[in-house]
Amino acid sequence: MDAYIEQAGLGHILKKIRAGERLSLEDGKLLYEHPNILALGYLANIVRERLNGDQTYFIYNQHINYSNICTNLCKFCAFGRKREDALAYEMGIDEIRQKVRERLDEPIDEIHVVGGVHPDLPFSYYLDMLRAIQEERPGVHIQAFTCVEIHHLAQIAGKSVKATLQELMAAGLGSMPGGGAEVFSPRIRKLTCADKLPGEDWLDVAKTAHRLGLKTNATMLYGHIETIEERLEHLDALRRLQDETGGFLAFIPLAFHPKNTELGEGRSNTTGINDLKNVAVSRLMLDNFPHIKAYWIMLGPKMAQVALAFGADDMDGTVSEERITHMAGAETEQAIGHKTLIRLIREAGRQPVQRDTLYTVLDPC
Ligand code: V47
Repeated sequence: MDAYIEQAGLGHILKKIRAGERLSLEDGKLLYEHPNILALGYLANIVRERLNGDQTYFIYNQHINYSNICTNLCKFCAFGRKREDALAYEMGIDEIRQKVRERLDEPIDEIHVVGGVHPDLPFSYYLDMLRAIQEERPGVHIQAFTCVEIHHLAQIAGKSVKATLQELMAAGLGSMPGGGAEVFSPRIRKLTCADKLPGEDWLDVAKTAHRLGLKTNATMLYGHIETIEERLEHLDALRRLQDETGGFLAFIPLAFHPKNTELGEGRSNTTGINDLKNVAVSRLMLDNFPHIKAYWIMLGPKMAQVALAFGADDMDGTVSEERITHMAGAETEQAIGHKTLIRLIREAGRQPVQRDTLYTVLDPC
């Protein structure tokens, strides 16, 4: 195989990877532009197996998207709505309680909560939501609110991000999901989400969370108008922050779904090769991130299964009732049974491992 990698012109990168040396942005560019997807997969798999062996993690989780009313109205998003829109919705605390109660017979370990940047729900709503979820399912891990939402909550609470996070933690916040990162490049933000929290501020919120001991994830939305250089700068910013704090658990490359979005006009879905490249290059560049997720909701279960040979070591979870990607035309199911996840992982030649949010092994299956 070494000769094959040499022939593909990637021998110097193989050497760096074997020596545990960090890849440069130029290396990343070469990888993104390289036509040999199998060579990329081989390289990414070295890092994947060094960090996680054959283990492929999944979690029993439930998603609750409490409201789609949003002041950002990003051009890539089909979920966010103005309040007066016919499809706008907002769940009351009792409705959220009901969502949790409906699934009490399932062994859910994590509740993943994300919504829009709502113009006028008070800070107390978010605290009440966390307490209500904890009351209905005591001890569950709540992974809630992206850095964008946290920044907004700090503004409506009239407090610092640190004090806001401390109050949310006292009410039951366990960790934060990785959404809202999009692509940090100011050019991309200006063209696609001009009203959204700038990339630097997203990173600052993550840093504050990490300093308080809160673990978070990170994402990158690819497959629209971003350049390879912009993707690499995004990965580099995450890598630098992770060097500083060690607070990121997983990176999730998110494939752009164009349907029903302004940015998606005339654009197609990402291709399989683009999806695999983003998994492989992120595994190779983010050498200090313990986990790379193949989020089956966006990749589809089949491509997520293949991604397990291209650097990914996590399939996310059972999910249920995901709205953000489905409003943008995702054709995947709303939920997947854990037996199906286990079968997908086993058939890929990997070892399924049921985990909790912080990657404690619950069942080695
Ligand atoms: O922040 C919005 C993205 C994110 C579209 O942390 C879109 O474990 C594709 O962040 N096509 C929300 N993506 C989802 C998310 C996530 C999902 C699963 C696990 C975790 C985790 C995080 O979805 C948004 C935005 O970046 N998004 N619109 C779209 N049309």
